[in-house]
Amino acid sequence: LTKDRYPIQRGQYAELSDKDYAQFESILDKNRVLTGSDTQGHNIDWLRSVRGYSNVVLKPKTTEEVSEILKYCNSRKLAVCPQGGNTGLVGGSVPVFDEVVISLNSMNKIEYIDEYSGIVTCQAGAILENLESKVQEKGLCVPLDLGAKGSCHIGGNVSTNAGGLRLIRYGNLHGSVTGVEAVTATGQIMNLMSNFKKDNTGYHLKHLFIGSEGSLGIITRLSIQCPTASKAVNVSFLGLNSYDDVMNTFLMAKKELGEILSSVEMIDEVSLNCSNKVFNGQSPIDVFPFYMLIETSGSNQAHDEEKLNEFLRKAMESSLVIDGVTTNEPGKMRNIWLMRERIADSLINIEGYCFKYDISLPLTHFYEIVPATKERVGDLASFVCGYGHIGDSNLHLNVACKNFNQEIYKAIEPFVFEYTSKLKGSISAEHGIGFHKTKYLKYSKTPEAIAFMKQIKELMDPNGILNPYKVLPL
Ligand code: FAD
Ligand code: 2HG
Ligand code: ZN
Repeated sequence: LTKDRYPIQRGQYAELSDKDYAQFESILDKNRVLTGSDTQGHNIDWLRSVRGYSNVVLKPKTTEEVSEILKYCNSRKLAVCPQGGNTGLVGGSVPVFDEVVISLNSMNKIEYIDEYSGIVTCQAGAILENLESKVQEKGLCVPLDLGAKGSCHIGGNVSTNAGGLRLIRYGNLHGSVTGVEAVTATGQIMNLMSNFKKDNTGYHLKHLFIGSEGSLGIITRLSIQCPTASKAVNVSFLGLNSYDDVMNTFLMAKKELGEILSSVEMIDEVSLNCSNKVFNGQSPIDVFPFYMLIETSGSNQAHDEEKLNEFLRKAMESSLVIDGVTTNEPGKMRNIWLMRERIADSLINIEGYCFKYDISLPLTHFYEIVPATKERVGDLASFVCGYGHIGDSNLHLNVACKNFNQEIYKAIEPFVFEYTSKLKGSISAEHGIGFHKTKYLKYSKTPEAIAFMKQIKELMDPNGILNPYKVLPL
């Protein structure tokens, strides 16, 4: 599958021998060394776009075990693929060939919640939704939320610098993660943990691990600043006639809702249809070319509702918003969020294949790429749609088709990346470079920056064993 789609050669790495399996079993218990059919799910990504053929998945429980494994793999020149919840959307989380999979599934302890500072310490394999439930018990929330929360790991989120649905409010993980513990390719444990937001002692090394997608080290533990959970939450779902109206409604929302704004999402008609069709959802409003989901989170329900109502009154009076519903009932809010969160899943299930693009674009040109791509691919695609985190200038452009084929692939790439680059956008707003986008990195990074990235990689991973074929161009 992978090699038919993407012509790429296996690197000069050692192949697994019986001695290697024995060594892994001496570091871990036998039942934490998976082989044969037990490795299947770990070899294929969520999008079903990359399939490796690794015959071993290791499930360490401690940082020391991760260190022992990496020390050994590095000495043998065995390539490894770090894996979290395997929900990544750029093919970075699975082996391309026979890389040893190091799964963080068994490192899921939530170690300490400091109610006073809000700083939470946990192992990297804690599932985001479990972490959210635990911190909620203490009146806190994780400053990150995404549709994959039921499976993705907080360590995977940090490794991809995941964005998600709350970024407009809490910023990205470079700001919230106060410390990480990571193991480098040679097995060295880098303790960069900190229980403080303020720590200016020299180079900020933790940032090298945030967003480097397992190419510089394996994150084993981390600490993250969790804000106080909001007492008052409201969700509005709005129908609009044009993209310009969406953009101006966003501007008005910022002005009117200020500090209580916690999410601003845009969905086009095709995307919402797809989500509701596949998951039997029901839109609370009529059909519109565009929808917006606006969430507020604050500390006083009456004040927040007053602000929200005033905003909606103005937006409707000026005919920016044509119809809409607002609710603070948990069940109704959940249903509205589900329609939005399920779009990604619906898009990969409705047809045979879906090309996904996750780009940052200036808001004045945000949606133009959707009709431009549609025109370019013509009948090759079943449909083209756009949705995403408009509050953070992040568009999700999706092209659904019957099956992956070179003709449509070549029609879309590098077209989408060239288009994005001309607008000085980013070819990856939040999902990362992974396996799929390495050759397109040049559209968002200068040759000097790529050369510097390569130097850092060589310094931290001299044998190139960590997640080869990912992030950096070959
Ligand atoms: P994986 O998919 O397992 O791995 C992702 C990358 O990180 C790989 O390169 C892997 O090698 C590396 N990695 C994982 N764990 C570690 C570790 N402990 N140490 C070092 N490297 C590691 N992403 C967003 O940014 N915003 C969204 O809104 C969003 N929504 C999504 C919705 C759905 C339905 C799905 C399926 C995905 C979504 N994603 C989103 C993408 C994905 O969920 C995120 O990238 C997530 O952060 C990946 O976490 P994971 O644990 O599944 O990591
Ligand atoms: C989301 O925001 C995810 O739902 C997935 O980042 C985006 O499906 C996509 O393209
Ligand atoms: Zn997203």
